[in-house]
Amino acid sequence: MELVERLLDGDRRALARAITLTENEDPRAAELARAVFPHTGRARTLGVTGPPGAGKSTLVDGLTHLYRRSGRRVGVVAVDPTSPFTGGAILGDRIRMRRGAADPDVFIRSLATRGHLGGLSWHTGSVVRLLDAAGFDTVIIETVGAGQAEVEVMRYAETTIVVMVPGLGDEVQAIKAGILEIADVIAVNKADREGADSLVRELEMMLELGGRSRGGRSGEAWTVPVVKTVATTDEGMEDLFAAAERHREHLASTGELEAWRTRELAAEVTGLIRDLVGQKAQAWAETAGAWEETLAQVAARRMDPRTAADTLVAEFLACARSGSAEAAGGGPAGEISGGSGR
Ligand SMILES: Nc1nc2c(ncn2[C@@H]2O[C@H](COP(=O)(O)OP(=O)(O)OP(=O)(O)O)[C@@H](O)[C@H]2O)c(=O)[nH]1
Ligand SMILES: [Mg+2]
Repeated sequence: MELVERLLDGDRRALARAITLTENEDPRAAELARAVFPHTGRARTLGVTGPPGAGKSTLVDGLTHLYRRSGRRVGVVAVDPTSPFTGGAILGDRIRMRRGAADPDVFIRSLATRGHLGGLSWHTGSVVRLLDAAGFDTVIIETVGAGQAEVEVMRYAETTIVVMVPGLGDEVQAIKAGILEIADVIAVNKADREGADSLVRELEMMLELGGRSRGGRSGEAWTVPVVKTVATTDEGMEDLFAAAERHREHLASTGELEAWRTRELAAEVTGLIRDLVGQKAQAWAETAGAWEETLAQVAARRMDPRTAADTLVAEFLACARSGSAEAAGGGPAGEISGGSGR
């Protein structure tokens, strides 16, 4: 694939094209992923997540600037799990960076929710790898919100920075609790606003109560630092940068980095198996006509959903064993895994 060669050479247009193919779940995406994978695993990866408008993009811009200053080439992936339909337009606005916009050693790309295979998480991971293979040795993933989607996306980040801001009110309390679980470093941004110091104290207390005086992914003691920042003026940015790099060094020196990588790759394979098998089984059920029949039983309350699924899966596996399920299982799973030789 000529595209792969150009991408590995660091050709930005090839990279952009490769990302588009991946985003669209083009059949060539699987082949691409396969070809670049041996050239990945080199980039230092960071995640920046937090509530809408917290200043994530401004912080990412600041971090990009600092990484560039230390000679790194920076790739940025802005992921939006919350707006599947209007994502493109909003993201375009969301990532209007910035200092790095004209820098050939900075590559910024937004991703909206699309496709099926592993959903957003698979796309994000693939794009991170494309950037990595193209020689961007630092990749920053920005994602908004707080939920399962972020946790999944942050799977690809060695260091996750959670951004909080003062004065968001009670509804954020729940977000805080959930999001602290994935934080390696916390930025209290908009520290120029009232309430920053009390938010820092509150977060430190929550971390202590939650037993998060150590990083969740790290077996070794890691105290999650809470850093005050004003992203718009770069105040505290050096501290945030230093905290993030300290976390990376901590992971590396404890051997946790390698262990974590292996764990996450295993989790990725597990997730993909679940998706692929699920899609194939579903497609089989629908084409084999078993679907409507079974669903009618469930609708009539003669069969519970669990039994229905058990039965369909058992039938699918029986067919798969005898080879008659081969023809089924089209859809995105078939496309993605069928990329070879094209
Ligand atoms: N006062 C103040 N404003 C800030 C600070 N950081 C960012 N902002 C402003 O907050 C607004 C949102 O900043 P973004 O960086 O776009 O925030 P975001 O979290 O990326 O937003 P979404 O991606 O839309 O969720 C912008 O108007 C920024 O200029 C800060 O430290 N202090
Ligand atoms: Mg943003």
